[in-house]
Amino acid sequence: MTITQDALETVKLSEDDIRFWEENGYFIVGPIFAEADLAEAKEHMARVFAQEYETNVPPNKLDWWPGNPVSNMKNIDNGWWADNVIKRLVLEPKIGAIAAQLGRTDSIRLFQDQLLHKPGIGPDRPRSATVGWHQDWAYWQCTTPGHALTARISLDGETEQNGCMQVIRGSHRWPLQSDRNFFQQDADVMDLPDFTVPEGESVEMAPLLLEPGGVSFHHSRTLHASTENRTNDPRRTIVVHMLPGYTRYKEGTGDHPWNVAVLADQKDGELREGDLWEGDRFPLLYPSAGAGGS
Ligand SMILES: O=C(O)CCC(=O)C(=O)O
Repeated sequence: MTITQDALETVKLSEDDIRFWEENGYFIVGPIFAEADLAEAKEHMARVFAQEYETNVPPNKLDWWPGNPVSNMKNIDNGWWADNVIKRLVLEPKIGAIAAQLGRTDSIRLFQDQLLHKPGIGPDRPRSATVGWHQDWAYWQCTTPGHALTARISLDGETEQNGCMQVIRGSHRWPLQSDRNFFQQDADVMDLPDFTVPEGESVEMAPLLLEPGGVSFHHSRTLHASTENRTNDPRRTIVVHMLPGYTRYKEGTGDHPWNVAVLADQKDGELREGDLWEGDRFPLLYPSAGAGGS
């Protein structure tokens, strides 16, 4: 995998960068992946959606199958299990290095990836493939404390026309909002729900505009959503959900049973409250073991 020269600069964040993150709950870095790598990733993402798995291991959760409507969002969890090109991108050390600095922590693990393909539906077709407003931690309460964070690697670039992600600035400091039912394909994202807004805070939306190869980061409590893609081309994103190394398992939340099952497997079936999220399926991104192991 080729990382552009600029990436060497990008990986060292300034104190102002980290304060911006702490204040706003999101952060953007310029392109850190070369065009050739993005092209290869798009091709391999298409193979995973077509259920061609070069490792012979399927991803652990599919939300789209060949034959489903093409106007739906294609969404697969843990594509890195199935494909080595996706794996190299997801385990890219610079992503973990940036996350560690943002979280002011000395270790970062992969929680899971997500391959997203938001189809271009053109100007006139009914709204589809939107993601409604939500906070990731609302359904990740099996990970405690709630300091998880996410990197989104843009393969095509993200604009308001192609349904870039939108965030509410500073909402990572707000309480959890109750509505978890975010994955409506036809949500009108611009019609903001009645958020529970703490005294002194205001609702300020920010579009996360990305160049191809650019990466956005968001805190797991930051409210976010994305509109439909009104272009004629897909908007493809590789999402890397991450946990600080000190993150522990919390029992009884009913959240992410598929990831809890993977964690139990990593602990030889002896999973207990307070166990660290660790093991080969939750590899270290920082300090990095690279694509080779954990
Ligand atoms: O890229 C999108 O449209 C939504 C992604 C998302 O919800 C996430 O990364 O947590």
